[in-house]
Amino acid sequence: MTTPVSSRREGDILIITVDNPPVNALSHAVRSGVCDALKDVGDAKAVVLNCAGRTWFAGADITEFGKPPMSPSLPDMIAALEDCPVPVIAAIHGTALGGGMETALGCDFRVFNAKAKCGFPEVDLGIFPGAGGTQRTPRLSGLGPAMEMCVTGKPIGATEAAKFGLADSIATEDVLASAIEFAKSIHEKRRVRDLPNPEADEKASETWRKFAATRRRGEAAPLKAIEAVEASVTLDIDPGLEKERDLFMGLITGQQSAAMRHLFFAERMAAKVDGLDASPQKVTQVGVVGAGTMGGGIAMAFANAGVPVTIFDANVEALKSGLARIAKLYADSAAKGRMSEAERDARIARISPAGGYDGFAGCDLVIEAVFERMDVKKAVFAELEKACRADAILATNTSYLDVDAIAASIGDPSRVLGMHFFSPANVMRLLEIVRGAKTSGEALATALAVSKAIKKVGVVSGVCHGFIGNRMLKGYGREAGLLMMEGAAPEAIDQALYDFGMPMGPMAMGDMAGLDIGYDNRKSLVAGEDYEPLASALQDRLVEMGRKGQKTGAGVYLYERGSRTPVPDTQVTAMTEALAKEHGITRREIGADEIVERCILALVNEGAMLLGEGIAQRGSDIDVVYANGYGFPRWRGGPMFHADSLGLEHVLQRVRAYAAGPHGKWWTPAPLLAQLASEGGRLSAWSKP
Ligand code: 3H9
Repeated sequence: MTTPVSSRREGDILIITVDNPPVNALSHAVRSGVCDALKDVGDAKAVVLNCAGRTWFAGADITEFGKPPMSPSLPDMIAALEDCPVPVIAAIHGTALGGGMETALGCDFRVFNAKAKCGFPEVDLGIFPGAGGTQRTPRLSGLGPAMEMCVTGKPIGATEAAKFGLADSIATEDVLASAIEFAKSIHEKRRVRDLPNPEADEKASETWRKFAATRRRGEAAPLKAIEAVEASVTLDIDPGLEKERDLFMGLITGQQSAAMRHLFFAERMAAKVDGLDASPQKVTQVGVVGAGTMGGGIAMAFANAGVPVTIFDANVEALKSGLARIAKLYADSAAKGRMSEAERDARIARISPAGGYDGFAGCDLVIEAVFERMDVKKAVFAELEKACRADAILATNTSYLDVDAIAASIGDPSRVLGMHFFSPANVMRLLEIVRGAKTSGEALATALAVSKAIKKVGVVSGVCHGFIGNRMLKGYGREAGLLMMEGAAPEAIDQALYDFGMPMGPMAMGDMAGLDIGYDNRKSLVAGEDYEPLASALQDRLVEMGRKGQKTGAGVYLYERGSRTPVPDTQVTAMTEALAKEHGITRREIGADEIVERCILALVNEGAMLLGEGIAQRGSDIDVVYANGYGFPRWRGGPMFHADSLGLEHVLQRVRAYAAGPHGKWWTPAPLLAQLASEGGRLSAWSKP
């Protein structure tokens, strides 16, 4: 059997090398290989532990979670490093993450490559460092940095690691050679476990508790991480490690961690499309049509990733103000210290204006982000067809329109697809890639590769009104609108969904996006067939009164000048009551449970519907869309995973109950939901056969 661990002697130094591609996850084979290699220290004066390939250990092997534990465990391997009779030096390149960093802390010294990073991203998996990280890190860094690393999950660079005492030396060249040199100069062990307890730091505890409560609302892991780090102040190392273990086990066996691990793999799975074997085309120059908020954001997403962008807008003034807005956004980021001035200038310089469509002649990919109307889009594509190279990929950023109809308007529809960004496009991670009936494999593979290159999570959707995300949102918004008519106050609806974990409720979200957007969209639909007119009756009236949301100072809520804080409005209550009366609705008390159930199950049922239709390839793709584009709480795993957690039989029974109610026409159970409920299947694990 081949082992991922090998060792060799270089003079007095034993070099142990781990080679477990792609990211040197600390699998059982790695752990036992390292333990075995440590038994062969012989007369070596020191050991250097290093990893082959692109990175130091990226953490425990997540695929082993939930399976029976296999000895040696990660803590066992770390104990073996500590118990090694001679000093052990970690030679770190790439990213030392989670259990990878904990392994480094089990070594006596750490030599970092100058570009290496380290961190504890476990919190994004619903856990915290469970192999000593919460006890050893603060013994080197003090409480504040240890808490920050565990609670934010953000990696830090080598220089910062040195500042916190986590790196003992920084190598500018070959880290292994430097670590060997370092090892030659070391004659004694210096185990982190033997260092004194860190001092209490109430301010750090308070700061990071506040951060956890606001920025990681609803998540158990960050608070448990703080508790574990705090334990390092009073407990000796072994009882401290025990306490860490207890808290860790509570998390890893819990629902939140299962949900977040599901998303970890779901995001990586989304990039894979069954049957797609085409290679991506090279994209070194991108074009953007339309310099509005969306076009500007898309241009910035590419510029941020180092890709030069040509941007054009038929309205010269719009182009000018679009470029000015981009420059201001970059200047603000630099002023806040988020990037250097040189970086700011480089990014701005990557975005060049074009005077006409001929400016796109050298582009490999052009994305249009113009007004959401079919005739306007088709006119743009006609121009792009004339101006662009025949092999350039042409993408539309439409949120709703028929990508096949746009594609059919040009000679070669195989080069057309949808690339639906979410606003602000330079920030939001989700990118829906809409595969038209005639989209070529190359075009699809290119969009997926581009998505990764600009650090987005690309999810492939088929063509339908609203694609995956917005199509599902229709049911969610409909139920919120109906609940309001039936008696729930807008603030009660928003509070219930906020408490469920959504970043904001649907009423406040509508006001923020602009009520006129839904209003205009409804004009292209058939009332009663494509949407429930009762659910938007109030919003329609508000728009007709000029109350379009935050931008006009009033929508469902009122907004004081310059404020984004929604203030409930008695006029809206009176209008809703009058509308309900007009439609013969007897208003009643509605509790938070019903609000959440109706809104969330409407999402679930529509998700199952489009999954059955083949619009989404797999249930986990839907979860990726909702977690990254709509703020669905990651610790609930996305709507499909959430439905599985509720139990599909129960979900089906509730959907059927609503189907028998007054708005039953919108609640026909999705055939796939009924099928999986009877088979004991899972929506989040389902994929197109
Ligand atoms: C932990 O350590 C717990 C301990 O505290 C306590 C234990 C007792 N395991 O992301 P990529 C796979 S928890 C297994 O596309 P990149 C990934 O699924 C862990 N597999 O690459 C993918 O597979 P596929 C804490 C893993 O270059 C492939 O590797 N650590 C693991 O964009 C490539 O991944 C983390 O949370 C893993 N740990 O980014 C770090 N990691 O090709 C998680 C990756 O089949 N990892 N895979 O789709 C990352 O953040 C990124 O992978 C990394 C590279 C930044 C390293």
